[in-house]
Amino acid sequence: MRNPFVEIAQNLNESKRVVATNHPNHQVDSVYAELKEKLDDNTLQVMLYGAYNAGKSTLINALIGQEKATVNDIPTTDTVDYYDWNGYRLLDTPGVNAPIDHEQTTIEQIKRTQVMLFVIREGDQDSKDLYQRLFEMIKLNKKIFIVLNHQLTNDSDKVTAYQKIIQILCHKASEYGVSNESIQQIKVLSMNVKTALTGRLKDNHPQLLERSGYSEFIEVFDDWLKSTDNQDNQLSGIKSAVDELWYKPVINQMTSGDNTVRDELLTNLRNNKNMLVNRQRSLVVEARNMISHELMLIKSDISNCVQSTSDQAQLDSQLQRMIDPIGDKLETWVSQRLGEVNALLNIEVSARLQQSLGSNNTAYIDKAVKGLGNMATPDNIKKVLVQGRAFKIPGLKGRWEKTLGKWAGKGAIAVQVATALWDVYSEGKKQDEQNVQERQAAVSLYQIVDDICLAAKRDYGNVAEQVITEILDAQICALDNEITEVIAKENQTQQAFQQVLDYQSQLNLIGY
Ligand SMILES: Nc1nc2c(ncn2[C@@H]2O[C@H](COP(=O)(O)OP(=O)(O)O)[C@@H](O)[C@H]2O)c(=O)[nH]1
Ligand SMILES: [Mg+2]
Repeated sequence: MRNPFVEIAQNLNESKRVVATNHPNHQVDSVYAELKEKLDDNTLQVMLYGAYNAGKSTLINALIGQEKATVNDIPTTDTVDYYDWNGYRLLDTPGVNAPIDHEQTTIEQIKRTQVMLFVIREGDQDSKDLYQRLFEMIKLNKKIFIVLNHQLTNDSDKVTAYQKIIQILCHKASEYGVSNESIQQIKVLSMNVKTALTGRLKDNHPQLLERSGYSEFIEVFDDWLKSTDNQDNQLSGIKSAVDELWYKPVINQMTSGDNTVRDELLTNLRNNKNMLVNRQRSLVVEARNMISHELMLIKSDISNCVQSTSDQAQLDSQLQRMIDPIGDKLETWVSQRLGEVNALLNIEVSARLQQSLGSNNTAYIDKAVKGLGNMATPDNIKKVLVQGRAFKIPGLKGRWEKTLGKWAGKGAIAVQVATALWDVYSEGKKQDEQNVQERQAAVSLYQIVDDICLAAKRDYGNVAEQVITEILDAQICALDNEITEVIAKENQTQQAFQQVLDYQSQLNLIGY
């Protein structure tokens, strides 16, 4: 034999882990304890509901026959007070349209209670938001008993007031999409609550109780409570409380705005990555152009040097002096360009950071953004790489220093080329002097200079390409890791969300 209350307890236990990790405000333990307690406690709770000043507290006092509940013209409490009465529990709430924190107390209590004693003050009965709340409750399948609290003496006025409220209920039903059957289940009675209280306090003064409408009310209300207080209602009450307090907050949390932050983060990470890939390509081309340009500027110097030098060692050192500064310039140039790329990366990411700080940012977004933020650098590329280490870019340690080493000696290769060619050239020059006919055989000066420049251009170009590629590859790889992590987290969230939905529908299926 299945016991649905045991099944609900199981449902709570099984879902606890996934609910706990996604429940807002980390209140899971207290909510869990509260729901478990509710499962064990089968006292029917009746929540007094209505505008403040409607006469809720006065009605409670009339019911318990004592002035225990605080009656006040101004809303004074933001707590829910409990009064035991006839084996039921009456809950006095601050009411609708009370100050905002009082109203919140009422809203929280609604989630926990199935049975409502709705008090409407005569004269208030066409207030629009009162009905909005009433119909919200009808839609949540709450059991509702309406007391129209009036001070009318004339019988025909009483009838008119009563009819008016019935008319409004039927009229609004279609507006709120509620069936006529649901409306018919609502009990409506009118009563002068204050007179009823006076009668109760005066030793149950028969005329006062009769005249106020209390006598009729208490008979109908008692029957209504008895019919309401059954296992089916108890079960649907606890199920609804579990849904409201356990699943809905988690589902709301998981479907709230966070998604857009995550989507934007992904877009941003991908944009940054594309930017890096594009810059990587264009920087290599720009670097080679820059080297060509610099070499062109010293072409005639090289030519003069080759022509005027008669000693090989002298040629070496002179060429070295001309070509080495290009390496220095290139190093500065690449540093600056890479710095600019990182500054671009930083601008976009810090905009992202500002945005996500404004919203409900989760830890992983925080981490991703901070991680990227750390890659930001002033104008010194070395700092990027030092911080890149903090960002755990694998193998980045010392990479810059190592790559920098590659600049050195590049000029030397060009010089070696020059030396080899110069040998032939000077040989040819000697022959040339001796034999004008053999002039054509000699390597032309033009060719030597050109070959020197080509060698320098190729070697410097390669090393620039290597530096740009390696460094930006490391950053592209870091972005790729972030993208993978965000997507993995997203999948994880999706799975958790599905689990919560599954547990929620399991709960819905529980019954006798
Ligand atoms: N004249 C009159 N005053 C009432 C009636 N019911 C409540 N009150 C007064 O309205 C004020 C608020 O009543 P209370 O029961 O505290 O309303 P609650 O805010 O709904 O709990 C008190 O001053 C009551 O004396 C009524 O039927 N007639
Ligand atoms: Mg009150």
